[in-house]
Amino acid sequence: CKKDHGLVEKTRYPDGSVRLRNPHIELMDQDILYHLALGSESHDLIEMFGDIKFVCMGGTPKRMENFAYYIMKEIGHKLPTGTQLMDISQYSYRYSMYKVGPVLSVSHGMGSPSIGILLHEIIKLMYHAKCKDPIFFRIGTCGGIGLEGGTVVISDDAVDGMLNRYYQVPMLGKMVKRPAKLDRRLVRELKALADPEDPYETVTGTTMCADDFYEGQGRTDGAFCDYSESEKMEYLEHLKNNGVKNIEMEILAFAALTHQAGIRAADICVALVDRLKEDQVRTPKEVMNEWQIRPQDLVTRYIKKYLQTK
Ligand code: R2B
Ligand code: URA
Repeated sequence: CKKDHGLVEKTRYPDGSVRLRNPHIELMDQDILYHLALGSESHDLIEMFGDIKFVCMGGTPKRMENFAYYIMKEIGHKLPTGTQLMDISQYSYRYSMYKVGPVLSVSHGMGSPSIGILLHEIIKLMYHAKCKDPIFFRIGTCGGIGLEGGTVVISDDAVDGMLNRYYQVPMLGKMVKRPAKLDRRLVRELKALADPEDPYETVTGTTMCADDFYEGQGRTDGAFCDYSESEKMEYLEHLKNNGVKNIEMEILAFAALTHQAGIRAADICVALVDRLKEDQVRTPKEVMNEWQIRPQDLVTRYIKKYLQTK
């Protein structure tokens, strides 16, 4: 729409590189990306990251290391002889980050504050490195609402536990609300890559973002619970009736900060449990590991298609 186009113009330079909407950064003699263990003066960020086209993020360091090896095999990327994949941010002891050609694979931890800090620094990294039109993917896990375990959900909308479509953060004593918008075209492009032969379903829908895994997601199995099973079911049904397909913990910050930066982004999660049936995640590790590859596989199809048509 017109309004969104305006935002893109404001947030990107004509050549597609990320424009920072923070006048303070340009006045600083160096910018330290503290949680990534990188800096604009200590590292040649253009040389190291200038060719990045895709930033893929997921909760755990191990999953993102595995994804880096997976995408390396799938796109046939060869590392220079005698070198191996390295965790670029290992000395931050916070996040893990791997680079495979045009793909950055980075862990974001759990919850909006953790992914929020990472996004500030990754968006600044895109700016310092002069990356052109980068696309961000979150490949994660979630609880499904009326979905069988193993189902893949591509989010087309994001809400909080009160069904608000914005990410709110207190700043200087005031509540600031940022619209949590996702790129609808990217959702359609990803959905089109779901293969009818896949032995699982891939659906689109609204994703609810919680700041907690237990009470914040209406579970009755946390250390505390002051509501009944029927009150919980009433809430989950209310979510379902409002188009909510899944619950996770990062989408509001992810959608709001990428939208604010004019970066196209998509959130793709696999459901580990159907919350209309149970609260506990009891799927065996081997099955869960197989399920967790599904969102990675969809994103890999997208990246391969992009690289083939380039
Ligand atoms: C999904 O899984 C994590 C909680 O177990 C959280 O990061 C999320 O969004
Ligand atoms: N992650 C969540 O946030 N909730 C679930 O139910 C499963 C994974």
